Amino acid sequence: MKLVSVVLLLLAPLLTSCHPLVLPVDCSDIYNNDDNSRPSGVYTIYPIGATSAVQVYCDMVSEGGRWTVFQRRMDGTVNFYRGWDQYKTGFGIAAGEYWLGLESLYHLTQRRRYELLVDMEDFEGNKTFARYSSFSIDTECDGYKLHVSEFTDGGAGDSLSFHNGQKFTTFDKDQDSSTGNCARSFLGAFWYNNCHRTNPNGVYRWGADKTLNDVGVEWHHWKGDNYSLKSISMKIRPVL
Ligand SMILES: [Ca+2]
Repeated sequence: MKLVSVVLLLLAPLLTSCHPLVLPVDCSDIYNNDDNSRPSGVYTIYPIGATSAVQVYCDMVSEGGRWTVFQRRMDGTVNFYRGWDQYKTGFGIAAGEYWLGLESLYHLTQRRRYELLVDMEDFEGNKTFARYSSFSIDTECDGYKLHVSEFTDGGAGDSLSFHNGQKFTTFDKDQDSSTGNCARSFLGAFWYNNCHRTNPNGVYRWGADKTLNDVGVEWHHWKGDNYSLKSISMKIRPVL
């Protein structure tokens, strides 16, 4: 009798666990591992394995949820004018503004096929989005080159296809298609071409502002070059 009790006690964690003990790679895993009942919020994921714990914001609502947010601007509290190492490893706070990091993003999109959602809002409370059914980036050796295609218009227009096939550029690493450095010219960091149609990592400003041209948090096809958005977030989820 005693032995049976001990055995049951040892087995208890296994018997009562409804879910396999697998570390979540992204927010889709978190969503699926908990009977699709998790709310949006900050969660820990492991994009590169057991020692790669990182906090992210999971959007469990928009367009069916399961989205892993890798970029978010919302109030101007975090400085996004940063160098290569910062964009490689990530910075900011998952509950607020942050950049997940290109290395994590690379590992995620190599592991599974992902789609991309870009949600945005202006200072008048209008919301819109752009969606791309295919999204991935290459290795650091290949400049974290962007692959984005299969656009669906949610009202924002397509300001990202212009950046397809571009490597990532920061003020200290010029891999763009301009003779200058687009990150320095437009005070951000991005998969700049020559130079941009969107500048989500640009300077946080409060709406329309022509003090300096094209440096704001801009999505050209929705609000033009000199309107800096109130919020923008870029998020990915596995294609089912
Ligand atoms: Ca250049």
